[in-house]
Amino acid sequence: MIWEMNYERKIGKVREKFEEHNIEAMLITNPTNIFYLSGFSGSAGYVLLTAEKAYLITDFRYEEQAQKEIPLHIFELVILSTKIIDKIKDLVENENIKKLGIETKYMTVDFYNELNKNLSHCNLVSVKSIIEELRIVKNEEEIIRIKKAAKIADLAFKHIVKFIKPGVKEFEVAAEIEYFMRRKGASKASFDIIAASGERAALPHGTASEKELKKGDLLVMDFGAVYKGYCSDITRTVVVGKASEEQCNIYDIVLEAQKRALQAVAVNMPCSELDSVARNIIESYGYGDKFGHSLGHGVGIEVHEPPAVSKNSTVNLSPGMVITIEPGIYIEGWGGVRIEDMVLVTEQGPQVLTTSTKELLEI
Ligand SMILES: [Mn+2]
Repeated sequence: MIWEMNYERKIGKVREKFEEHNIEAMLITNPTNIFYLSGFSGSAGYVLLTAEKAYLITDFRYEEQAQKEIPLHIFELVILSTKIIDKIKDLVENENIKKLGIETKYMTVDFYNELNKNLSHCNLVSVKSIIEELRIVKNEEEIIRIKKAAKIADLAFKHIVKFIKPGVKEFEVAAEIEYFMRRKGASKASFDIIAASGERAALPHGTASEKELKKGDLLVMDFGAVYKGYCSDITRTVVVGKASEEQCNIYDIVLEAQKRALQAVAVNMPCSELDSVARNIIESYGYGDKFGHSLGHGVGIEVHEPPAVSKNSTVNLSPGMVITIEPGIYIEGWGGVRIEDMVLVTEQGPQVLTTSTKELLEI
């Protein structure tokens, strides 16, 4: 497993960026980036990466776990016996590092001040997104995990349609989805499950509430699983009982926009253009102002990660990217519809990873 994740290659890619950023080493403090580079999943860890060496620093609680998770032929495991700042100071001085890249987006002001105070002979350089940019393109093993997470989410959708009926609370829908996914091998849900029904369906991020489902409600369910550290993300909208004409119409518009955008996914396609494929369709029906969020986002270790599939994105699609396509229409006081799939960009075109039915289900 450790070999398949290609840690050596990932670390090599980070080191290749040192020159461009004018740094000799990098201190990685974002737990997601630490997991990406080392496989370490503990909540307290630091990685110091120099041109030659890689240190994973953690404490007694995570010693055994780290030994199992990280490639020990690449990383030297350092178990803290002093304060973290003292250990970093030691390593930086021993390695004679004068220019250290730091993830200023992922540290507290207090920690930054401590670094500044203790590393007085070392220049701290804010490097914004070296690792985040590498994470955009997934390797084979990462794609296997994402596909498995998507599969679990698909199974959960199939399961939950049997559970939905008038009188059931949104809380119960969310709990049932999560319980089911965990029984299928998910370590957790990839975010707080959204189950928004009736008028609440107009809230794009309406996490489940105590509201009971009633006949005629639209129910938007947005959820995902985490499998071996990688996320899935899917949204389906169903009707409790029989759908009205207006519900069918709006659903069809969103579905048309979603399908057209999925079909448009191709290598070199600008994410901004992809966003407008869906947006133009929704605008043409007069609902442009009811689709107030971007079309999608990257998915990987984090459920929302670059690239943004939005008007302002400057990223073009390339093979190995996994993104979501999730247009929606939200009408205050009426409800909303969103349909979301995950798609893998390949040389051969789009490979849709979530395969749950998109027919409007009347449950
Ligand atoms: Mn999403």
